[in-house]
Amino acid sequence: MLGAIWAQDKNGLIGKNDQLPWHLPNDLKHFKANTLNKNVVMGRKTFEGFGKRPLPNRVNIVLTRDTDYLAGNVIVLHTLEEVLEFARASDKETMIIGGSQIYQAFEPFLDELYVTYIDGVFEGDAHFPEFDWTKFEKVSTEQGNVDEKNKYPHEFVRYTKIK
Ligand code: RAR
Repeated sequence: MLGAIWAQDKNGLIGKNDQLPWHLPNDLKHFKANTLNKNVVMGRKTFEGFGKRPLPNRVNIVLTRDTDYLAGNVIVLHTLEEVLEFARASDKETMIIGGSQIYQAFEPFLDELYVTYIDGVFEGDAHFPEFDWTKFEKVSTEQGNVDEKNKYPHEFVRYTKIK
């Protein structure tokens, strides 16, 4: 099973300087809960946005075309096919966690989408790519709680591929 998880603002913005454009700890909790004990796949830029630190308790896969790329405690893969093969061979779900180029490359192969919609407009430089939404149906929506630490209204929506 292959899933993708991301958070976007009203304009489909997902990133700023390889980081998140907003401060929304509830989304990180949701991200943590929905990737726990799964494989996570990220592009090289997103990995570097994490300060090259793998997420704990997950198999971390970094995708780069650079065959000399070295990083500790992650699996470095170089092609989409290698990642798909890894995902097929694994008994765990594999989650695509960003960024833009990686979501775009994996779109045809995704079975599930976990989207956080943030009701705000932010500044940044990375957007969620063009996507064929006709192939997916919404299966659940959960409102996030707004409080002092989570100032923007947000909702967690899950989609699955239409058979
Ligand atoms: N795909 C996503 C992501 C990805 C994402 C992107 C980031 O920057 C570009 C991030 O850095 C700010 C993060 C951060 C994640 C993070 N954790 N994630 C898992 C921490 C804290 C959890 C409360 C953590 C994790 C696991 C174990 C221990 C600690 O800081 C993530 C973000 N959001 C969504 N919806 N999709």
